[in-house]
Amino acid sequence: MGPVAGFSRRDVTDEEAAAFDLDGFVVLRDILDPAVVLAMAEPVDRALGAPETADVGAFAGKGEQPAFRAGVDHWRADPAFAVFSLDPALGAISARLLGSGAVNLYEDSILVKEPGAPFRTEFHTDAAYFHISGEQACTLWIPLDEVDASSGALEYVRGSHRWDREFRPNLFTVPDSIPGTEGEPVPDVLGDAGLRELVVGSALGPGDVAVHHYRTIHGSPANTHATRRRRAISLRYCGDDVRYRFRAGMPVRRTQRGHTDGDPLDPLDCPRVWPGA
Ligand SMILES: O=C(O)CCC(=O)C(=O)O
Repeated sequence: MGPVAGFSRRDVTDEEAAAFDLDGFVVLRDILDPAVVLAMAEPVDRALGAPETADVGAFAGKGEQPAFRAGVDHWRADPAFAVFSLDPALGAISARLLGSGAVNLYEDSILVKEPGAPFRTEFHTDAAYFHISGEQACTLWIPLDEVDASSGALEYVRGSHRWDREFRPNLFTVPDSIPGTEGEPVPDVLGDAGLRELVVGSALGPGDVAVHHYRTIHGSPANTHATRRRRAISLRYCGDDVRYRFRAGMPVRRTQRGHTDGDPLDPLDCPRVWPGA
């Protein structure tokens, strides 16, 4: 692939693509222009108050605490998110890692743990939440702050994208599965010595992107840092082999209604990102 449009600084290397394939995640260091990532600080703060954002820390029932808020589908209402999420640079990165000719956006999210937010993100797979099937789907987790294990850097269970198992979605800050959903509960990763050994996390900063396959089990610790926020944007992209597959118990968005299992993604629901226009 030649130089890509948008705000990436470099291509994905062969080594990075091989690591993603083998481990189900990869950290792409210094791949984006940090100024463009940091320009999303204001839209992220705006999205914290938007109707599509929830106080997911509240599920954990710990009373008044610094918040962990998460939102989804901001690109539909806020042009700043649309420009960012649909940037061809991000589509090109996903296409390369997924081995796909084309890439469509499934959704964007914000995930903000305020300083001192005492909430883990419980281990889960994205596949459990998305109404899709196929192998070519991934999430780009893009931090706006310096982040490490003490402030909630993402952690992955290496190789879990290759397990032939379907997990239930959970309530994000508690391990309980969402009622009415199907599959097996996510195992207690930290309570199982064998699984715990497979957990990998790394410190990241603005300009870095951590990418995981949508079947990779992942989660993150609390933000124990006294002053540092942990702001991230997650972008979910799908490749050529992805089709709709509706999952019991999960909300269906308006733009997905009318579709059935096996249908190709509707560009009004999941716009094309790569190749760009
Ligand atoms: O930011 C977090 O703590 C969780 C993020 C996550 O699960 C995701 O982006 O898929």
